[in-house]
Amino acid sequence: MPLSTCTTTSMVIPHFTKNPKIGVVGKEEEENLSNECKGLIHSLPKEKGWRTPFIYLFQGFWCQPKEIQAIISFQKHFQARDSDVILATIPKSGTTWIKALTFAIMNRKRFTTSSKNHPLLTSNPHDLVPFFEYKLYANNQIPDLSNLPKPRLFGTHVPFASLQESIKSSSCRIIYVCRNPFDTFISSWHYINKVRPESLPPFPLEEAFNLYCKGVVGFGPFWEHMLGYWKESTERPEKVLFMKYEDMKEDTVSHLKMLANFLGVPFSIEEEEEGMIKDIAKLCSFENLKDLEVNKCGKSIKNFENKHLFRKGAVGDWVNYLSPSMVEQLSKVIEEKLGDSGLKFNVFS
Ligand code: PAP
Repeated sequence: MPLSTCTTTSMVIPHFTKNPKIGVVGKEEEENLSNECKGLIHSLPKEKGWRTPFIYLFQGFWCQPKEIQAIISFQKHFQARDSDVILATIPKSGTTWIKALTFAIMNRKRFTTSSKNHPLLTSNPHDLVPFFEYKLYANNQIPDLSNLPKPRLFGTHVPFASLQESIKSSSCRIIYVCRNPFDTFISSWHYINKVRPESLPPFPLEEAFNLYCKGVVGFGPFWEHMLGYWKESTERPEKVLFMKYEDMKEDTVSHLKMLANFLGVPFSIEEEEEGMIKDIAKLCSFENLKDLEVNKCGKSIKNFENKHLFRKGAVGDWVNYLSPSMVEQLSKVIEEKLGDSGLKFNVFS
């Protein structure tokens, strides 16, 4: 589709209503919930949401009512297979990128990077690697996943502790991508302001920052999300591969090799000599994906526009937004919460 025909889609504006029990609630969100889930939500601690009136503390992490319903369904019904691959992240840490890279590695025999039919050229990575909580188990669905081609690739923002038990007990593999909290915060704040209902005013940076430092952000606290997967990766490195966005940016080729080895499909010498690893890196690069028509005009997760998933794709953009006192505050939170876990970020180098 030529750029000129790319139409701007209007955002869905939810109706907000006053409910005497829980204050201002997104009516649409309530309407789509089962009675069981509504009852549960009303019993959970809540805080101001980033793009909904409230977010709720469920199993130790913050999320929205619809996400809670989907996660409960995922926890009840999903059955992992040993060959499954789960891509886990906290939002805005490199989810779209790792989905593209893993899909390209796993399907490189079916679709060469030079193929005009490569699915990444016409589909957003989120449509090729579905989320448990936004797609497969959303809206009270119980999907039939038995016929998906092997290995099945799934994405999730759910913290390690809340993953479906069979994911933890089977031999399926988990890849976790972590991004430094400074950039993750800025990326989240930008995104939220793009997808926030028009009926709500812009979300001020300072307000978002204070919530983020308290851990109140979707699927946060961020430190608990990271540490859950970090700990598991140190105890079971064959089960969880822990990667950092910044390292992947610095040396994508080495990380692609690491990924392929972990997935049990290492690149052969011939593939390397043919330049396949570099070609995959290029195909999945921010610059390439951002300019594809599907990513300029299409919609995927929650019906949000794909274009908002591609902003700058850079390391260190936080310096353009955070004041010295904010930097000090977030540095303290990181130091205190990550403690002597061994997980560190070199944000000031
Ligand atoms: P999600 O969790 O909602 O799916 P996610 O893909 O994790 O979002 O995060 C989007 C960020 O990744 C954006 O960062 P920014 O706001 O700092 O720019 C986006 O630009 C970046 N991103 C998207 N695709 C790529 C890519 N192929 N390579 C590197 N960064 C990317």
